[in-house]
Amino acid sequence: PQTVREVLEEVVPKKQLQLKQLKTEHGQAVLGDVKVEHVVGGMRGLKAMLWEASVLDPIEGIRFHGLSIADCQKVLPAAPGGKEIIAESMLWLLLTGKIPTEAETRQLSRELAEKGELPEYIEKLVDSLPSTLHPMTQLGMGVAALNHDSKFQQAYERGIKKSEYWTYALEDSLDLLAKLPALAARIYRNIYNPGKPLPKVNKDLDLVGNYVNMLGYGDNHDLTEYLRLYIAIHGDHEGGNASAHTSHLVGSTLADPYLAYAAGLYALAGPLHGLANQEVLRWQMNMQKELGGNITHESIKEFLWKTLKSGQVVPGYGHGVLRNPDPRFMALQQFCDTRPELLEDPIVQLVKKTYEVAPAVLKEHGKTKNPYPNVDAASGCVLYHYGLTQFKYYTVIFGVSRALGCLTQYVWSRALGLPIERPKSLSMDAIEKLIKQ
Ligand code: NMX
Ligand code: MLT
Repeated sequence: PQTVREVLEEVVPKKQLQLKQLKTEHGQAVLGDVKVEHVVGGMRGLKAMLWEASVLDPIEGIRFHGLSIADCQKVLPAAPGGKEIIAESMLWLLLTGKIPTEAETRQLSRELAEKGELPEYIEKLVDSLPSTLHPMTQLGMGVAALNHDSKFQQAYERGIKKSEYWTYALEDSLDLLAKLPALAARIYRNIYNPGKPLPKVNKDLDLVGNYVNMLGYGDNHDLTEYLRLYIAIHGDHEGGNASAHTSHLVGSTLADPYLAYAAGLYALAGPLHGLANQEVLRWQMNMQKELGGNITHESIKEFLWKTLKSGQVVPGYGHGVLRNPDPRFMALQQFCDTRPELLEDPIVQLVKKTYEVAPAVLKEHGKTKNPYPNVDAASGCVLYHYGLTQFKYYTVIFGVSRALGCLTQYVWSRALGLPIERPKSLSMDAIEKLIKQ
């Protein structure tokens, strides 16, 4: 089997050539107009970023190097004894555009497990934080502080050539990915099970297998499989989403991968982005409490209108790009459909029933361009069923996952020598002046 480094050594020169040709032969080609609505409307729809690993289609949803979630479920290796995609095979695909063999996947799992323990100073840092500090804040702090050992930063200080950046970026990225489970699990232990011993990283387990084990649910095969799927399919969602875009921007300054991803995590921690999965559970639990035993389509409809009339958004619904139900939502729902115990769970049932009502209500409300569920509408209820009930923690799991895509692009941005991001901004007066010209 080849290592992921060896495969990248082959792929990088090809991509560098592709970029060179794009710049020299098509540098002046027009991809769209920049309108005032883009400048004042969160740049929605503006094609202005290079992102290699995935592209989001409004109707079909995400494709990773052209592969849909269903395609990935067919071709990407699972864990021994499992069926779901694992983080390592998804990472391999994202980084190289190729499907790893079983042996390559196991080799990557082994490498990550070998790098998985946290340095002592990080353990001390995380252990010193108050348990009332939001787990996402803690995760970002731990990730940023891991840059103490950044090989990229050390190499930059030594004065390496630009053509060598990506190799150090890759080492840091693999190191960060390897340590995320231990960091995220330690935060969980400190907040919710203080004093409970934490297992060591098991060299024979895959990344998510180890994560679930360190969270304390290692004997739950179904939860482990769910989290494998969850973490693989949340891994990348093209470049424009707030966490990816943030980490891309920060990385473009040549801040190391740890700092770049820490910045991305703090974008993920906003309720309109990744924190929505925490908000969905809170909102669905409130709905359950308020509606009591008799939950009908009609009563859900009333609850939805109450949320909307109070000026709040319906969490887990709507999207900046998607105009159809999110295939990630559908994949997580399918996971439930194959397990009778999940289908009988009241909160899983409530999420399903809400989906039967919410699109029509949101259409009637008439504001959101996409009345359908995004991934966050589904992701929390299964965790809740399996006993991971602390929904303030849910976005941390998303944060472990999104590192796959953000760090992949970090490596590619350095391999392609992309410049510092610096778009032109305008004041409203300056816009008016331009329009009059
Ligand atoms: N409930 C109520 N109103 C909504 C919703 C919703 N779920 N989604 C959009 N709107 C409103 C939105 O607030 C805006 O109102 P206004 O004109 O008063 O500012 C209007 O509809 C138009 O917004 P869109 O263009 O449809 O949505 P936009 O691209 O600006 O935002 C989201 C996308 C995802 C931020 C937005 O749909 C939302 O706030 N959804 C709820 C939060 C959520 O689920 N976020 C998770 C996204 C996925 N993720 O993991 O990151
Ligand atoms: C994501 O996974 O990043 C979300 O769906 C948000 C987005 O794509 O804008």
